[in-house]
Amino acid sequence: MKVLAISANTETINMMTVPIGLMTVVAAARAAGHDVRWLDLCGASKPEDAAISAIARFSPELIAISVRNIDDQASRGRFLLEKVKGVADACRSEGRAPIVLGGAGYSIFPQAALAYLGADYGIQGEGEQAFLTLLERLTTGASLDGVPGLYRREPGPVTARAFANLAALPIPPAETWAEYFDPGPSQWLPFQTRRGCPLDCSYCSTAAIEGRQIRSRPVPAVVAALTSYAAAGFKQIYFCDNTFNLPRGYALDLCRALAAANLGLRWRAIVYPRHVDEELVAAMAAAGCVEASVGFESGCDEILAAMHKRFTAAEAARIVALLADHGIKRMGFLLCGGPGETRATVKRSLAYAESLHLDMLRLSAGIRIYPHTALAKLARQEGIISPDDDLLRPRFYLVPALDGWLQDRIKQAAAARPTWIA
Ligand code: B12
Repeated sequence: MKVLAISANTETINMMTVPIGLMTVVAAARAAGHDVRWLDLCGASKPEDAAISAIARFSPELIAISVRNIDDQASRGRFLLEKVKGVADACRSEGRAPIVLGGAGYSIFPQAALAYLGADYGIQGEGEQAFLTLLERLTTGASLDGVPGLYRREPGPVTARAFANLAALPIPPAETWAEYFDPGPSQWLPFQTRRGCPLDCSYCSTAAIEGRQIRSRPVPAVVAALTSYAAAGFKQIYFCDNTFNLPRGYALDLCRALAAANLGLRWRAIVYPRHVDEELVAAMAAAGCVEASVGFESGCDEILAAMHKRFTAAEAARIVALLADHGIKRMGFLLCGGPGETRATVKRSLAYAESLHLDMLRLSAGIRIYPHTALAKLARQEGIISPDDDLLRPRFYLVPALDGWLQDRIKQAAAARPTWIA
């Protein structure tokens, strides 16, 4: 089947992101023999026009749109799906090819985003296998019943999504990326080694995207892929796993194998501040880790407990210090204004963050409320959101008594420190 695969993300917030999710699906569909072209709208001055001309050139039989961001997750609340709607509308105006949605942002709101964007289908969660099943059924005209995680325009029963064994899924080959951009010293190439998170933080949407069970790619397969990327000239990797250090044993094996392969790669990763010790940090540094994002979120144990975090502020501080000892830059996060927060806890968290001497800190006021989370349940009970709000348009939990004061306090703190971003 002729498929036009579009990455609809046009944001460069934080950093430019390469559409690894879409390209992973593209690699799988090509490996199955489909004729797939892709279009990345990041940087396009007129995304709708870019989509229209790609359709005119290729005449696809199906259009796959990857939806990464719904909003900017900041309490100023930019609703990014509006731009994606413009692209979906333009695609619809150009012909009869059905539109299939997928992606991290889409997966959090499978029915609401499908309805808002007016697409034909959506696949929640990982796309490789379910998308191929959908293509096969559409090609043969077979029934779409039973396609895992498939949503349709008319709300109806959805077959449970499947969670693949990652060992069986293809990793985008170096040529896919070479097609995407010139390997250069400034590019950060994303790489995913694991999916799934069992941690269940009160506000987190990861389970809707990746499921709760951790599934990892075999270490030799990761090293082989990274070896081919290094040979193609790529120098920097962004491990986009939610928690690079979990499970600890896997992270340690991976770091040791990477160090042994001696690929000369520099990499960044996201670390959950638990189960991180000297041995692991030393192995990370030896394997090329240059920066870790540490989501400690608060400096107060009672707030961490309310977020269902499984670490204490002291433990996170010890880990941040260990990273510094091994020359790894530390980026930290403070998520203020959630359940239980008071002026006193905010002040303690700011002092705590200061004491960590981070290379960079991101501060936010208010926590984005995602469906099916403990935070959403609490926000409903407290009347912060209405019972029928589908949460597609960003809603935030912010202790009402702190509204206004918190935003000012955070801005003030950031204004005085060049490495703090509010
Ligand atoms: C790593 C990461 C980052 C890194 C990116 C590093 C990099 N170089 O890529 C950093 C920290 C920089 C970052 C920044 C931001 N991020 Co971020 N990020 C993630 C994270 C943890 C992983 C994304 C990823 O790469 N996954 C790996 C790929 C392989 O998976 P995937 O994209 O989901 O693709 C799979 C499926 O979705 C599906 N699929 C994908 N496309 C398609 C298309 C079709 C048709 C089909 C059928 C299937 C399909 O198949 C793929 C393979 O299985 C996710 C959370 C998560 N667990 O997904 C948040 C996430 C995507 N980020 C999010 C946000 C909000 C942001 C920021 C806006 C935050 C900010 N204010 O700074 C910025 C935006 C950056 C930008 N320019 O767009 C949100 C988006 C939801 C929302 N509210 O909009 C997420 C979901 C986190 C969350 N809150 O739950 N992010």
